[in-house]
Amino acid sequence: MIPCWRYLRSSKSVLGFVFVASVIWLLLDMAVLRLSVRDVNTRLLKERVIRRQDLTRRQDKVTPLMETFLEESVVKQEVSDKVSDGVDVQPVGLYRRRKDKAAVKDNQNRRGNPSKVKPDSVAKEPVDLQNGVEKNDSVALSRRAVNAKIIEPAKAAPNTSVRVFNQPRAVKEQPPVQELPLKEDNQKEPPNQGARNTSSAKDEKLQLQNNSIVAHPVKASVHQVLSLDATAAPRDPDAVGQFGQPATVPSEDSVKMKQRWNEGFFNVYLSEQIPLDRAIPDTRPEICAGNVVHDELPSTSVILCFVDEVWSTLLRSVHSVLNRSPPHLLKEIILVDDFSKKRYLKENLDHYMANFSKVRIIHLQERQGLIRARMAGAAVATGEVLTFLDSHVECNVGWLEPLLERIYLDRSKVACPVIDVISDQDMSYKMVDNFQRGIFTWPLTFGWNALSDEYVKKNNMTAADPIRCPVMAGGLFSIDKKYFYQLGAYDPGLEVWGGENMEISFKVWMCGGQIEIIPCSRVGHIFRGQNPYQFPNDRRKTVERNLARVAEVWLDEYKELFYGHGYRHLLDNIVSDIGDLSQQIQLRAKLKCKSFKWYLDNVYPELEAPLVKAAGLVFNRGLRTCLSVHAGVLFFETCDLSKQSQHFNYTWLKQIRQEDMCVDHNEGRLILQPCSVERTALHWLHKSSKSKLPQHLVAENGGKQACMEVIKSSKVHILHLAACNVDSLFQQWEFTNYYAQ
Ligand code: UD2
Ligand code: MN
Repeated sequence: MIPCWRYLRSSKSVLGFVFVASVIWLLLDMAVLRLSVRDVNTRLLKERVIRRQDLTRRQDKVTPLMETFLEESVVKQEVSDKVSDGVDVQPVGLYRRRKDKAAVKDNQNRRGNPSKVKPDSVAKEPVDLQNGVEKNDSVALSRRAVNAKIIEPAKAAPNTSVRVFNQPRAVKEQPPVQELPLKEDNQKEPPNQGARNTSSAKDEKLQLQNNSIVAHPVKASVHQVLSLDATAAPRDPDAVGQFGQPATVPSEDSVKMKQRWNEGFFNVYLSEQIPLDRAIPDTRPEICAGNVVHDELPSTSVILCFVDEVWSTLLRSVHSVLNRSPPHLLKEIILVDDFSKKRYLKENLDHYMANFSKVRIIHLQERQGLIRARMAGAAVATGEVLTFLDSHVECNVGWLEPLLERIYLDRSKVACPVIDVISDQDMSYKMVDNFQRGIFTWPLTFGWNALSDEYVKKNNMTAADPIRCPVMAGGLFSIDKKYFYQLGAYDPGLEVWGGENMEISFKVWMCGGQIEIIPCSRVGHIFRGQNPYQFPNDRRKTVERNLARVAEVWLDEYKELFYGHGYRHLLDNIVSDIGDLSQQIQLRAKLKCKSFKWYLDNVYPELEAPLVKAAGLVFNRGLRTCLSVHAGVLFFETCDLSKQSQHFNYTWLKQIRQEDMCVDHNEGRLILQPCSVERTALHWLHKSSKSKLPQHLVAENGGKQACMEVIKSSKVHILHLAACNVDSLFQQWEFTNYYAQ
């Protein structure tokens, strides 16, 4: 060191030194760039050419959001370099996330003052990293060499423009992950590992009926989640939509924009101007930055199915996976072309993707629908985990490892990222609220539900904790491949689109697994107002049919709620329309899955699911006595709750029912008949909000209405169907209890 300083004292020498250093610097930089353009797949780690743009020069154009991103991308790069072996995971003062108001303000303050964009704050940290490298053992070194590049901050002179380059000397070829030396088992589970600790996970055998799935032998060596974000070339901060910012179409282009809208039912025109590898804001909760994951995570095949997807969004989806997934975990990307009609999705796509050795394309020869298309992808997948994505997504930094971590800890867990929103209008990337879970309401309608503050407090939840989901949205999730097949994959009888998210969700929960949203994993998705592709048959009927299959197989007696809440019409032709279910029913029996009641009690107790709409005695207001059954015949007697013969249910299928017998009518006389879902004559309207006769029991018969009435007699009261009369008390009935309107 001392001789060096002496040398530098002479100003000539200083100039010479700076010149030589700059030339070396430039050469190294060019070398990295050349390497990186060619083969993104195999050299992703090498290619993390994260370039801090010269903020000083561009100060006038850098918005706070950009600035945040620029700073973060560099800082995170360093963090990911600190790939740890469980020895020196330093949680992160390094991450400076600036979502909060104070941070935004801070950013705004810094905007006008270039000198406050502190290059040295970026440069400082890696000195520790360097020390860390020196401190650690050879295992640590080799793993670092595999997983990270090393930034040498000493060379980045403070207060010059901030540019952080790859250091090619530290980049080595990626060996297969299993060749990594493993640490001893006796290391501690990281404190922020969520629900389970190592020792319990280690011994755990997950039972799935007769097949026991043994959790991975848990090695305690961990590293901080890798926040990779590779690009083949430096990003242009001025590009349209860069940093996930909203973009606008100039007014002179609005006609073109409208013309192209229907190609995808989002702003296709704008999408084409946005870089395929644009940066997006890191929307993970701040706490995620400190998370660690195990070194031995399983690899995954990412499966994207598409039909007539827009070119730019499909490619952006693929690039976001390639650029932001640790290469050793990304076994392959399987693109399943579900018999698209667009020509660019054939040879052009093949040609483009030929540049990326990890991308495989399957062109289906017949339209299969997304469900069977996913299964076609799964059938050829070689990764240990299947990760399904829609074809218009952008995976965020650090998205993959937290998903795989959950599966690594428990193979029966199905892990979903938080689905951020990519605006269909301006293509901006928007963070969604944390603490949301996937739910459904009747009749199996998917929705989001915010966890209440009380729930969050009561369970001591942090923003990074996995959120149990009664159902998943459907499009984006990771599942252990073996587990997927043990569950019988999807019902292949589901057509085109819809319902498969319910099917897999019920199947997972009822057959021993769990579904979680992992807040530290974020993937943006373009939610469209309409499906931009054709349905081979009627869309509504297709979805209804799929849902009916799911209801018939999984809902047990609760399927009445499904039909009663909107799909009663399906019952008329159910057998012929929904196809053969025997295999699915057999599968459920074989897997010894739990009942739907168990699911409601244990997974989704908040759902209102009374099995009947009303129950108890059926009281007539005019006669002031109750309906009863004796020897299979209806008659009236003094109301007595203790008599089972007076108990009736008013069901979701609008039957008045006692055990297996239902109140029916024949030529105006009321009789009891064995219940049958197909028999529409058994359909009674009661307390219907739309009806002008809410107290009545209205039989709908071929469009004509008639009301149940009792005629008072000194001998036997006569029960019959009569023309409806709003005022007649002898036509007004009341059940003891009402559970739903
Ligand atoms: C949501 C899910 C979607 C799926 C659907 C219900 C998310 C983000 N998306 O609707 O994955 O679960 O609910 O079924 O949770 N596709 C085909 N073949 C077809 C139809 C669609 O390959 O016949 C592709 C399509 O190109 C897309 C994916 O399947 O990549 C999902 O379709 P979508 O985006 O229209 O569904 P979405 O997001 O409205
Ligand atoms: Mn979608």
